[in-house]
Formats: sequence, C-alpha cells, structure tokens
Amino acid sequence: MKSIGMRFALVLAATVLALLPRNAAATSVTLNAYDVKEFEYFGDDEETAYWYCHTSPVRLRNLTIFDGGVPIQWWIDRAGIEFDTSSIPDNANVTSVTLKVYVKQGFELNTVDVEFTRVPDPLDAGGGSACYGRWIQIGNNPVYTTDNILYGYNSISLGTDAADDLEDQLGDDFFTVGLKKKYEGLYDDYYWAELAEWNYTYPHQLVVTYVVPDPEYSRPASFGEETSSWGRLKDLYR
Ligand SMILES: [Ca+2]
Repeated sequence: MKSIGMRFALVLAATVLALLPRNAAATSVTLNAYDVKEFEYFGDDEETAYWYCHTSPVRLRNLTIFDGGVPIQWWIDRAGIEFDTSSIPDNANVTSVTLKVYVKQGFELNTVDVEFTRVPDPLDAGGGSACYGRWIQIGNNPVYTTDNILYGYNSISLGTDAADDLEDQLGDDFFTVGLKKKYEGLYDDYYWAELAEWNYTYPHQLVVTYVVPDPEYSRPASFGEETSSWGRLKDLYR
C-alpha cells in the first residue's frame, strides 16, 4: 500500500509533467571562433594617433614609450572575437552565453583583469576604418562582465545582456565580443595577455544554450466549426 507521501509525490510528478511546455528542451551548441583580431592604437595624441589591426599576435596590453624619463607615446592593444551563429534558429530564445577564451602566454597573467564588451558589428565591418571603429567600440561600449584570465582555456559566463544581444542578432548570423585590459594607460602596468589567433590548435569557443519555442497552434479551416474540444485540448497540453 502506498504511503500518503508517495501518493502525493506521484500526483505532484504527474502535475509537473502535464504543465511542462512540450518540445521546449534546451539545446546547447559550441561554436568555434572564425575571426580573431587585435586592434591597436599607437600615438601620443589624437592628431598623430593611428590605428591598425592584424590577426597575429593577438594581445591585450598597454605600453608606454619613454624618452628621457618622459612618456612620449601610448600603445594600447585590444581584441575582438567573432562567431558564426547561423546554426541557431532565428526564433530561438537564448538562455546563456559562455565564452571559452584560450590564452597562449602572457606576463604576470594573474594580474590581468579583462573586460568583455559588447561589439554590435562584425570585426571587418566598415572597411578601412574598421580598426579605429572596433578599437573605440571595445573601449567605450557596455561591459558584459569582468574577469581574470590565465593560461589555457578560461570559461567566462557573459550574462543576460550578452544572451539578449545574441538573440537579437540571430537574423544577422554573427556575435562579436570585445576584450580589453580593465586598467589601461597606467605608466607602470606592463602586464599583458596573448590570445589564441583565429586558426590556433585550441580555438576560442562560444557555448550557447537556447530554447526553440513551440510553433503557434492554428486550426486548419477544413476542420469546420465543430472543433471546440480541439481548442480545449490545445489549452491543456501546450
Ligand atoms: Ca540566423
């Protein structure tokens, strides 16, 4: 004979099963980065500054060049990582985004705090001005999260703002993350990190978890008007 507790548990389990939306299982995909770039600022003021970008090495760092003990030039490197999201359905609800960033080497890595920022454009967008544009975006745009990075793979949960941005861009088939040192431009801060380039053995990855919503129920017109019970079934089981 079943105990009261067991009966309650069975009823509870049956109720939960009946209330769960159908076909709403979460899917998780791991995407490899297909573009990784370093964006570099070099100059001592706005007039003489220039920017360029390249695919290797990809470093997060700042340098100051001194002349007679006087800092005469800044050199600040930021990075961007881009993913192709075309394998995720455009109507998916994105529930989590985790960046796995691979660090090849660095200097005093345990002190390198990194800001992971929103970049709403592909890395190459803008043609010749892309280097300047991405450098500015990575530095000025909202920060998803800040974390320390060490040698090897680092798993960074980018949070709900990143999930919302990725979801909003599913029709555009790309997602880009900017990386910069949290503390840039300090005279005595020579610490830096070098990230894996786009074709390195251990690629940067993006783990995306999402749910594809059920298609909306619609009653074929050929069913006629005698369909009230179907309407109620729909309400019960969706
Ligand atoms: Ca898409």
